[in-house]
Amino acid sequence: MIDADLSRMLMIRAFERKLLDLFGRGLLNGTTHTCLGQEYVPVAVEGLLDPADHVFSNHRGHGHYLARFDDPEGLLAEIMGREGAVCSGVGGSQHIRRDRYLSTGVQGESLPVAAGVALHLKRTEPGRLACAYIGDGTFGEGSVYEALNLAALWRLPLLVVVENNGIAQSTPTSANLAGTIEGRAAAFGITHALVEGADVDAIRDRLAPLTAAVRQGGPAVVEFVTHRLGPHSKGDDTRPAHAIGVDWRDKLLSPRLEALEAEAEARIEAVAADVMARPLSRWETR
Ligand SMILES: Cc1ncc(C[n+]2csc(CCOP(=O)(O)OP(=O)(O)O)c2C)c(N)n1
Repeated sequence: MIDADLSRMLMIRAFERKLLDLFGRGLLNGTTHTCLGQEYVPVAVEGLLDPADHVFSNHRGHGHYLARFDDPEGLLAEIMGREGAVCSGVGGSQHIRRDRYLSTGVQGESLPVAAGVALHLKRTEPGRLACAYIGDGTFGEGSVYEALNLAALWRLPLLVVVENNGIAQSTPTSANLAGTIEGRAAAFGITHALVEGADVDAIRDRLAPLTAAVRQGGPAVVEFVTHRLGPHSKGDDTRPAHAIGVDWRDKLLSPRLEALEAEAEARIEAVAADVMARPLSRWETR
């Protein structure tokens, strides 16, 4: 893995840890859902995307944003409602819009929108795609199937990235999902790929032909088997330690890991100090 990818993953992790720390100290309002353990997914996927592709994110979206934009300052300012916020502090943790990136905290809301954007891209910018990240629990939303149906029927350039972390809030996937995600994609004749490892380079090699095919028209569902190492939100984790899964960080053989991790943590410390010293965002007066 190249240092740039590893640094990005470690930056995302440091960012998420800092959020939990700030919450613990009563310095953040609202809610937040961290992607601890899942950082490699958007870093791998972003390497297959072009800035002109659209990305649709969800409630657990900080890693999606930070993999696309090297902008922890703008995101933390957004979450804290400070000057320099990427959406003037109006969107907070879950509702971010920047260029061709859009997130929503409403499960199942993004996929129909992404399908519509994919239709637009197919008509006006052939070769571009729309990529939507959803969790396994979001397969409980009917809008997902409406979107998959039309994406398959109209051969839309829609890449659905499923982060299957085995749990939806506090409900294990095994208790809420009949059959398989692969079977559900197959019902619409949609290509499905299962990604079980966390090696960013191997993931990209594997998914490059599939992504190229999506660009030519026709959706795909890529299901990452991943692990949510933290709570659903802040402190609501009822799982026993052995049920949480393996951290990619502990499996990584990189002589530079500790040095890069220290750099990432120092960077995020400085970002937090900078953002907390800023005045509140002035969105209310606009
Ligand atoms: C329409 C809707 N219903 C309920 C919620 C509350 N909620 C937020 S996240 C979540 C679980 C999501 O599980 P999953 O899709 O597997 O994603 P994960 O949190 O595991 O990343 C729920 C029920 C919501 N945000 N939107």
